[in-house]
Amino acid sequence: MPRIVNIAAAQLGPIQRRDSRKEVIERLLNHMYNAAKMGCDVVVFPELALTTFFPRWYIEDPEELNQFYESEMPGPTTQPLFDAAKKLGLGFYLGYAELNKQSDGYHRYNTSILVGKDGKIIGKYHKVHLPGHDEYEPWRRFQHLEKRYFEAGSSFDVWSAFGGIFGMALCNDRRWSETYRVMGLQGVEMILLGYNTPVHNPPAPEHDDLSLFHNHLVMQAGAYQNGTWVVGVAKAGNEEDCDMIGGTCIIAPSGEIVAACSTKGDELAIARCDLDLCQSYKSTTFNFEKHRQIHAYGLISHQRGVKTP
Ligand code: ING
Repeated sequence: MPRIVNIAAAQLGPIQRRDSRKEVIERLLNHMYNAAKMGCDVVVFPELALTTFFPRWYIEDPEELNQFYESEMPGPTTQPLFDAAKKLGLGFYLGYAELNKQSDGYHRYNTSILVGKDGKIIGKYHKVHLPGHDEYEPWRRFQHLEKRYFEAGSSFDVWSAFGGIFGMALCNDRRWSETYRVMGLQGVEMILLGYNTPVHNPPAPEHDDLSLFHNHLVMQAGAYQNGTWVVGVAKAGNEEDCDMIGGTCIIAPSGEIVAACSTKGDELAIARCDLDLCQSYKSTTFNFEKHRQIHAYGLISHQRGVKTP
């Protein structure tokens, strides 16, 4: 019996600062209803899918900053997503800013969750690779203060879900080969990841014209090199005068893009994903147990930066 998962990559157009959670939730629910009508099993939303990408601003007032976070999930405004999942028999991945009260105080994460067809949370992921900077940098056209507003996560986990092995990542994670390999070493068959990526990267404007190419390059490589499906979903378009890339796509274990969005607005890209297609890569070219030479890889986990000989 083939293990087919019908995936809806649910791209969002821009979310402006003035857009209420309620208005955004309506857009997400619209995606869920359309995906259900198309016979989908899982809907994948972007990173920080409930608000505008607020790390583009230097926000000093903690109360103002906290407005962008969710202190409970589900909470009153997000509960309709979980109700719809149960009603429609539709799982989902959702990126959001998490305010996590622990015994030693508040912790802030750039978070994603995986929710099952029963509307229950299967797993939670805290973004590991936080790009940008942690202090105001006036030279930038806009800030990228993820290192200020979030703590880094500490692991890439996988979960049994939807008949296969699923993993999660967020945005900048997709640029690092380690992200895919750590999940690949756990047998991952589908990695879900959302992103908010500005076209312009202030430290390297010469890369701007390549932003869509780099977006697909890293996800296609990650898929092929680990024999896994990869679903990358954008929050795209012009958000608060910051243009963000689209490029939402569903990538097979071969590395081929099998479905993609062609706008920068709210759009579904849908594909019938056969999880068993992973095997022909995992059992041959990327049979890790047979071919990896871990005695030669020490530097990868023992050394952070470059040390020339
Ligand atoms: N955004 C961007 C990303 O990795 C970035 C940051 C943009 C890094 C362009 C490098 C080049 O896609 C987030 N949110 O990580």
